[in-house]
Amino acid sequence: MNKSLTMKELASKIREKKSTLIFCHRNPDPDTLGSAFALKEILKHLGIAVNVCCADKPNAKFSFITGEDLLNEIKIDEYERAIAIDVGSSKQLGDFSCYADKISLIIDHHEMSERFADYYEDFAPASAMIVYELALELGILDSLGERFFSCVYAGLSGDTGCFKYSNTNKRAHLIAADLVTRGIDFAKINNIIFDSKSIGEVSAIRMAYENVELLLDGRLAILLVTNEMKSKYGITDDDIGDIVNTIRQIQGTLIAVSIKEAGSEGRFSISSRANADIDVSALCAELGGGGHPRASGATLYASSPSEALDTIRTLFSKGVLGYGK
Ligand SMILES: [Mn+2]
Repeated sequence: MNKSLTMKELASKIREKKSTLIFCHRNPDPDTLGSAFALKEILKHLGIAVNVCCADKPNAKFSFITGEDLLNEIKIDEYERAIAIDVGSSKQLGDFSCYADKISLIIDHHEMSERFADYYEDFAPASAMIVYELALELGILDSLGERFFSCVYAGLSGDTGCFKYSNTNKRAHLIAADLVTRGIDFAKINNIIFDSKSIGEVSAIRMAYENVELLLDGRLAILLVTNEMKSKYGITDDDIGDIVNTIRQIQGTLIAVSIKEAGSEGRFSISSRANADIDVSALCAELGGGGHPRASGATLYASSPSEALDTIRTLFSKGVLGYGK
């Protein structure tokens, strides 16, 4: 795969003394937040004024990454440049996608990336890993503090499912080992990301197991979450951010898909996961979405929840039925 920039070129762009606004992707996860705030530490170290912004509010438990420093309202003209991190397409900027043409640099690891600006990518397990490599390239790794290392770890652990997804590689473990030797509280970080659930998230898990639909002999698990269900179970969008990972745990599942009604205008947010070698990003691309081969998403417009469900049943059945053929 071609990179438009080498790591050296990326490093020299980063060194440019320009006040910077960093964009995260919508529905922010630990990788987009961790890599953005780790990059912020790098820029601060280089004496560059910097802020991080996101169109959506993160889950409150990620405040150990963001502190009070994540902007939700921005004045883009106050900055000399804008960088997007972990953002695979301009759509992924959510309500900030109107600023896409102001962004001059993208740092990302999504295979289906739209590359809407100068671009660095190496298909690393996490964008946070690229930011770590960037600090190495800049020769400043040892000058950075605990905050940088914790942010990198959060992103790396977040996107590798605590180092258990198939995207985890030797380099990810070696970097994690380095971060651990630098004294970060990795147990606390992993506990917050993976093992700490609000009552709402627990209700969401109950809702998921009560409502998951198993198709094709259990090889396809689909969960539709309507606005009505959210109020019935007393759950918020935050509580179901990660719900697709709950239904993918059912034995025999090859593909798990969640369909979440978003707002009231027939918009549905689709998240899919593959437990086998099935490229769900290609299926999501048919809906204009994308991501990684085993973890992808899309936005679907449908006139009703049942129409959305029909579309998703048909599309992802294709993936299951084509598997192994
Ligand atoms: Mn990522």
